[in-house]
Amino acid sequence: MIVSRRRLIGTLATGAGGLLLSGCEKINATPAVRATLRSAEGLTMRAQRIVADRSALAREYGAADLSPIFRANGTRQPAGAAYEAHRLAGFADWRLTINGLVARPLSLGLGQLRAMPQRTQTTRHDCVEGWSAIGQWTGVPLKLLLDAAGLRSSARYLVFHCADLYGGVPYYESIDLIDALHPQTILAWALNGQLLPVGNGAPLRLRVERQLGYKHAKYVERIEAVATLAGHGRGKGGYWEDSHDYAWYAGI
Ligand SMILES: Nc1nc2c(c(=O)[nH]1)N[C@H]1C(S)=C(S)[C@@H](COP(=O)(O)O)O[C@H]1N2
Ligand SMILES: [Mo]
Repeated sequence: MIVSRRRLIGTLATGAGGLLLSGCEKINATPAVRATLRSAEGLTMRAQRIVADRSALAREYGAADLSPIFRANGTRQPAGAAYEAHRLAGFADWRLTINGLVARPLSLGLGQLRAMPQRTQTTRHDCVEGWSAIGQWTGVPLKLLLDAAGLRSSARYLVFHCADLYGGVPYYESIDLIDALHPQTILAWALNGQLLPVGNGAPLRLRVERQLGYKHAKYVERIEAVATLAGHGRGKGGYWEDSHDYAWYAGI
């Protein structure tokens, strides 16, 4: 992904530079012009991030690239009797709820989720704490679930409610509809061909491959379509955003 995005940015930046520079090589030397060019290039890159980058695919890897172990980070096992009961029962009666601003609220068991079309992707996970791992994920494209639920036109974000408390408060995350409908955004129930381990978010976790690790909500129990992030947690859109001022949009 990184290589292809650099190439894309390079192409666009050269294109813009070429346009601005044609016939103007001499004035290009003055500091004022250089500053203008820099800001024009910045504009071009920001614009291309908005229009092209959001739908670009994250790089996918091959089986040879898989990390020997995919580490578990943050919550490794949600506390509480309800989660423990589900875990002991192999999540047989566990259900995912999709509600909020949808025409048809859904409650789906794992069997139903697995009966839907699946996507498998091998991607690199990047945690802000300074580690990365490549893993193969299998799950349901989130778009299919949203199509089934029927998003209302007032819906702008999805809030992912998780089964765990972290630092004593419920872990949650949110994404906008561009990421929600991205083809690599899936609700994964398998890692490296095995059922998702508890440490990595069993029975279901979000993979939102164009974003940093903390956006990939584990232990997802409920997905709520909302018009605003106000009123959830402290209103900044996620556990880390609320508690440590992490960026809500954590694109990579
Ligand atoms: N529910 C929940 N989701 C979470 C976390 C968490 O503690 N609880 N940690 C986040 C962080 S910071 C990272 S890097 C990834 C770690 O995923 P992993 O445990 O599969 O490595 O999950 C993210 N999602
Ligand atoms: Mo992370």
